[in-house]
Amino acid sequence: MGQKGSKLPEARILLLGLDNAGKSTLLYKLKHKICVQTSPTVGFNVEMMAVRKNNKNIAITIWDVGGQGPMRQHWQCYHQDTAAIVFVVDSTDRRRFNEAKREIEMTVRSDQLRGRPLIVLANKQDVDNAMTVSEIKSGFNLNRLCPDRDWFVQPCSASTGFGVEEAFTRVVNMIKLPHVTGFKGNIKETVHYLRSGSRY
Ligand SMILES: Nc1nc2c(ncn2[C@@H]2O[C@H](COP(=O)(O)OP(=O)(O)OP(=O)(O)O)[C@@H](O)[C@H]2O)c(=O)[nH]1
Ligand SMILES: [Mg+2]
Repeated sequence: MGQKGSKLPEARILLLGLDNAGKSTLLYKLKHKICVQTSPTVGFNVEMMAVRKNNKNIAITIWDVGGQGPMRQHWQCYHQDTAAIVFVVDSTDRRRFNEAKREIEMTVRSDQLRGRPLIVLANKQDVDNAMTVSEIKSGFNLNRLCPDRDWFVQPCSASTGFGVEEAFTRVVNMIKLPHVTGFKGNIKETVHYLRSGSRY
């Protein structure tokens, strides 16, 4: 995990979404290009990747936080210093769409996330009859929900990799550099802070 001694400026990407949305599958597909067998995340996973932005190298840390009910009250512990929010939706789960909607609404209300770009991933597009991008866009009412931030909805499949690289590239493009250069902590300190608080 991470790059020991890295001097690269860091930008944090926060992966949120209901349990079973596919966040951890997505994280490992991005990082290792493989589809791993996951189990529900208790606490969080974090991975670092070096990327180019505006002809500079930056380190992206991707925080994948467990989405099961009891874990959601801790999501706000991860808001600070987040440069972009990635909200993953299980596009096959129409039954829990309103639950996902409530969570995304709570998330965008956070002061610490004000103005940060929001990327909604319409995941599991490999499954027949998955909700489409326009269904999700209008279901979440994103035009009204996000009047003051950049946002987009990306169809993808964390299992097959469809749309995953595109989504990540767009996320990196949308991150604002002041948040990158303004980053104060580092990944080790943050992990220590979160674990020492016995949050899980
Ligand atoms: N068909 C299909 N299944 C997927 C896809 N992405 C994830 N899954 C499956 O969905 C299930 C949940 O995936 P996870 O990545 O563990 O979900 P999560 O969002 O991390 O869940 P929590 O850790 O509980 O918050 C697993 O069985 C995955 O294999 C996808 O794009 N297509
Ligand atoms: Mg997980």
